Amino acid sequence: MSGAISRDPAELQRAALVADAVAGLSAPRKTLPCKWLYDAEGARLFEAITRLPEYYPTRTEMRILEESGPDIARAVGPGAAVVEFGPGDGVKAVQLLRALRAPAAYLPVDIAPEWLEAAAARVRAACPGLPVRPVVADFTRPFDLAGRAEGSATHLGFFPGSTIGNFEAEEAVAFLRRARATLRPGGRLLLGADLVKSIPVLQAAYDDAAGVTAAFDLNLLARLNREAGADFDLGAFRHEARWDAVEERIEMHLVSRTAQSVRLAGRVFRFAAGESIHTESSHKYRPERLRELVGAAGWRAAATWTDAEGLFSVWLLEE
Ligand code: AVJ
Repeated sequence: MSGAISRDPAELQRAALVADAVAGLSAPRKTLPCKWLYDAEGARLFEAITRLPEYYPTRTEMRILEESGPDIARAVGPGAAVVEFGPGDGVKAVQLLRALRAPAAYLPVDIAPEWLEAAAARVRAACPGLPVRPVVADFTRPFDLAGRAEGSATHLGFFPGSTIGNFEAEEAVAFLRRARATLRPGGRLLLGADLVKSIPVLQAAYDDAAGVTAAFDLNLLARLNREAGADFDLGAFRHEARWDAVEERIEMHLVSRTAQSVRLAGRVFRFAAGESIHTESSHKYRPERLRELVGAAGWRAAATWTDAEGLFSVWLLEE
């Protein structure tokens, strides 16, 4: 029926992708929201990225959780209900839950129910007897955990992976404020944040020798071809990782190799040779800058942990 509004989630998702693509490709500086990088193929490629020799964040954060586990457990204390924002495969949650003393429950939060299942299943298998209660919610908007915590347990938010780095500063502060509201009363937040470091190390982490990050980035164009009826020629774009020294962030760009036109949703988008689509920002932090950011959202840092090389940091925030 023409003009009918579909409520099929896949169709709504496709419509949102098309709307974001049209808006982003119409802008004077072309851009696409990084959340669209994660379709099934993108999630598989990201998983491969986390195992690359150049991509230090995942393994470094895991090592911090492992080596500083007892110290983190002491700082957190017993009986916390762990609320993870965007749990992925649940591997980091298992590491944390095993270190903590008598955790009360595990509440993974994600907008995609099928993604919650993987994390929930892994935690159930690794932590028998621990209540696991997936929460389907978009954590980039306000939501509450009403009735989901165990009795008098306090909430420990968990936001690892430096996912916060994908947000602009204002968005990061907004997320941190909302998390504070969600985790109340007595809520705390364990936050993973990647640190500013040597530019070649950063560049290699986001443009690896095997080309996995390039494939991850280019998959966004393949997705637009699959789901938005676009006609991107993947060979006519190349992946680039750029360090922005002012914003202190790595940007992923897809650079047009030639002057060309691309069709999407009945429109034509023109690219000059060398013009790019900005597909992701990954902010890196100095400790004093992160303190400022969390402070602006009403949190204060109770403790912080890092690895021996000072590559990555984990923060315990309280109100
Ligand atoms: C998912 C935000 C942690 O920014 O490092 C990895 C995504 N992009 N390689 C990051 C990503 C390119 C990643 N996070």
